[in-house]
Amino acid sequence: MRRKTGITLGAVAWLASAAAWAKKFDEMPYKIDGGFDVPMSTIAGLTEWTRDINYVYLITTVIVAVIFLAVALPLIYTLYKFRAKEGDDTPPKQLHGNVILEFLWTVIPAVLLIFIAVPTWKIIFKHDGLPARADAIKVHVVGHQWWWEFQYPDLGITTAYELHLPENTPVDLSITSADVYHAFWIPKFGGKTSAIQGNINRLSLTSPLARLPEVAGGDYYQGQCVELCGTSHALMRHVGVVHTKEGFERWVKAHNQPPKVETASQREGEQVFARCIACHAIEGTPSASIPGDKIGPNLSSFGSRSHLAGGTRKNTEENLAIWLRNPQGLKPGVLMPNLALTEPEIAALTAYLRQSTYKTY
Ligand code: HEC
Ligand SMILES: [Cu+2]
Repeated sequence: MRRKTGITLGAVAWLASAAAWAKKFDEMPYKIDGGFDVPMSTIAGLTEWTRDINYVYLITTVIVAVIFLAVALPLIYTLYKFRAKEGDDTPPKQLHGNVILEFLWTVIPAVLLIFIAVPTWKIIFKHDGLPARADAIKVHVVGHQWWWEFQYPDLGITTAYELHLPENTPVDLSITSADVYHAFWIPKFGGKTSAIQGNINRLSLTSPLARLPEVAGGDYYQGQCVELCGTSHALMRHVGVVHTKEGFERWVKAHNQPPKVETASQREGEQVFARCIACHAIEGTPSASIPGDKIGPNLSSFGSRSHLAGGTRKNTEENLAIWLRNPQGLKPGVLMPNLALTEPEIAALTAYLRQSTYKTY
């Protein structure tokens, strides 16, 4: 009786503390706004990577299931058959060493490991060092503390957070880092890859087929930096965005069009943006011709992005204002300083930055 009460009280206390923690997480100012593809699943993948890796998973699962049955069934039978009988106190027969058994349980696992290792090696060698395909779309992927940059050298596009791709196309990613170690991973695409400064790791894959009609702005597949890279590592996200071929062309065409400067607030926003150009560029404006690597994301076509600041928040007017008022508040440790902007300056920047001829959220 007392034990039952104890267990019940324990369970209630545990649930209460779990609820308190959930509430705490909910109230964190820097929690991430809803992802597109949660849970991020590698099992329901969409590329040759996830297909091949699932094949190894399958082999491993079958072998492990057979081992489980081969151990568990005799064990259950033995426990039942040889259980202690009432009134029989004779100790069980003692055994010490059995060469044949020991030989078998060393050799069998070794052979099973070979059955798992050979297909694993085959798949590693199949994907490792694949030559770049001439028709592949090339993207340089650069990890920064704490956001991802995507450069399309053949298209003259530099963007952040969103890796836009045409459907069913070979893609050649060259992955590196501007600072510490990061790792690039979109689970549905497979091929988790380290991003290391001064080093280029290549990842070749074929983009999946587009599922949604282009009006939705493409299919979004959530990714996450998977190498602990500092304070805001958990807030360093990216998405793969898959378009129909026409949709991708539309995105490319819209990307480098400079923001319009027509209204009074857009004009003021353009002026205030002069304080940002040491770290940010916008194609088609003077900020793009300042030489050297910028430490902040390229803000061309910023209005078309679904999220801001490494996927921390949805790209809405309110969230952009929250960000500009105090970047640290959304993203601890962030390398963008608080520029002490006034509310009218923030409104003007919003009018200037949140434009895109592609789409607006
Ligand atoms: C000292 C460099 C620096 C200055 C100056 C700076 N920023 Fe930033 N900014 C950054 C960095 C670094 C990030 C990336 C933060 C992250 O996500 O970790 C960023 C991110 C942003 C983002 C989110 C971009 C995205 O793609 O998610 C916006 C918008 C932005 N800055 C606007 C501005 C504006 C407007 C100004 C000028 C008023 C400005 N920044 C000044 C460094 C700077
Ligand atoms: Cu990272």
